[in-house]
Amino acid sequence: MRTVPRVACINDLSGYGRCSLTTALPVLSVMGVQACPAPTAVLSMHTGFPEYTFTDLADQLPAYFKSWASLDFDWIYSGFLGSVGQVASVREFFRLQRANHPDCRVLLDPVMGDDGRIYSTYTAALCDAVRQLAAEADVITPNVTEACLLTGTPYRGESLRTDEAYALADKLMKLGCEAAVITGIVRGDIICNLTCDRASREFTAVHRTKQLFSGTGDLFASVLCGSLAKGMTLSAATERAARFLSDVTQYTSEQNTDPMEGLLFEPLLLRLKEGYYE
Ligand code: PXL
Repeated sequence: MRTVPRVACINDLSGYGRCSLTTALPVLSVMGVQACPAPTAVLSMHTGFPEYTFTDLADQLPAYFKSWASLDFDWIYSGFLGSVGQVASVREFFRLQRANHPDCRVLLDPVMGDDGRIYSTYTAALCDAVRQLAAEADVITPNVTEACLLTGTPYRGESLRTDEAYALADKLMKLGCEAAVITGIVRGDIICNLTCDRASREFTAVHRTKQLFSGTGDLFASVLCGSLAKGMTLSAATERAARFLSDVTQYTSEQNTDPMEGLLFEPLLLRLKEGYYE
């Protein structure tokens, strides 16, 4: 492993609201991972705000990735994708990296919706394209809404019984990915993540804060990606991400900020340095 692992972060840049690249870059850096951004779109604010500008960079992506062809990445971390064309470029990049560097791993966060609602930019064709992209990933990190969308399962809330969560995980694995982490399964005051790969299934549980904040999934996937890039197992990486998220959501809810501003992770970032959660 390199002293500083190298990760390609494919995500949008939203100028306000703590999500996507403005979350991934500081998290990976503090974890000792080189984060190389490939912006899929530039927004003035994330799409949860009533007004924002949106510049789609889909046309730029092929040349952007071409100029990276001689680089080798330890991980590719792909988040919010805004169009079918972007998905095609990302798939091409996965394939090229893997062909040249078989050790390259892919974490796909299928950022499609939350709390039973699909994001306004999502179309049925984009859902299909992301479903196909999931087949190429080593790890996918859907929340319950996204897991339902990806598998065509009717959404009945975030509280899944164990047998329902296992069934959803089995369907996700059938998409073709190597491992899946279903995030945000609600059990009263507890929030669980179900981690599964071809050999095992495991729940992690942490304290739940009732308020929902924008960018929570991005923060979870970023910590997971940094931990995996540093060589942790998926199980240990999930545990660390869940504990950090629990700390940050509790801290944020004590500050009484607008949930649209996202999670106030900055004061707690140094907890991601090695040792704190061991
Ligand atoms: O946090 C997910 C996300 C990422 N990127 C953009 C978004 C959202 C959620 O609303 O709007 C642009």
